Amino acid sequence: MNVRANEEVKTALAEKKPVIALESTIISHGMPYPQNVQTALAVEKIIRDHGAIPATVGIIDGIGVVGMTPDEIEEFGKRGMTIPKVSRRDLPVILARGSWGATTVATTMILAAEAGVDFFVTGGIGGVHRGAENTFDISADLEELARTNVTVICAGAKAILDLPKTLEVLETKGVPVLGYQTQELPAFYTRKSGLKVDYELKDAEDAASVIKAKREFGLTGGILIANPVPEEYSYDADEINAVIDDAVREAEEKHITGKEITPFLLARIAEITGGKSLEANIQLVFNNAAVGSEIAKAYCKL
Ligand code: PSU
Ligand code: MN
Repeated sequence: MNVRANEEVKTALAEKKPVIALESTIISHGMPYPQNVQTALAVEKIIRDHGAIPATVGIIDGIGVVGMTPDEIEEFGKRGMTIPKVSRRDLPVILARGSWGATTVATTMILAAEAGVDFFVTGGIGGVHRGAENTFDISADLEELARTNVTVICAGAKAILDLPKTLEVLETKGVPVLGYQTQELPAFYTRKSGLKVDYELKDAEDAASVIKAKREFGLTGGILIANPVPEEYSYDADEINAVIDDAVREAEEKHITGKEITPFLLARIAEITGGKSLEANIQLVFNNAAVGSEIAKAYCKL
């Protein structure tokens, strides 16, 4: 495959050092400029401060890049939504045409795995959308978690999705959903969703041993680690759910569907909350970067 890891990433992987992949859809479609670039660069710094190597993933001139330069990250942030959001099904066209593409959770997993990167930190994954019983809108992220050997550390999934159905699909596909020091599935802005995860992880070493057991047994597919937003940045559940309900209703009224729906909802929620949700979003990614780095380090020591 046309994947290019930078020298630092290649060396780190050869020396069995911890490398953490990061996605670019969160930069181009998930946050406004310039906070998107500031966040992406700050996340890389947190990973370095924790002794791991960051590798922001995206498609540049038809090449899958694993480990972008700060200038490239700036481009993804500045160009924003004009860079197409690329999931698994979009990949062939973007590669063939030599285009730029912002990678979703699914495509970041594909490119990370191809480069040999085992860990991936982000904010929230895609999942089963509300009303999926009629629309069939289920993110390709779930299928990717089923098949690709990358551990994804996130803050759960936003309540823009149908969380119970998302958990059911992950179970059907054999994806372990593990709570980091919690028994409950976090719902992105909130620490609680009222739903149980499969298992609680005690610490980074516990997480690493589960990942190793899956790999050693030869079970293919990803692992989802859900790390709740820090208490001080978490939202009141009723408050944020009312905002989410409004945004979902607006999307229905405007007949927004397909790959547009997630970016639309993220942007509307940020607008309605006047940027307060953006702050929570940024902080939870920072927290995931710290926890993800610790897990990757523990894994490399096994
Ligand atoms: N959820 C978020 N923030 C995001 C996304 C989802 O809270 O930035 C992005 C991720 O890149 C994810 C994608 O992989 O949206 C899912 O889009 P879709 O539902 O179209 O598969
Ligand atoms: Mn979809």
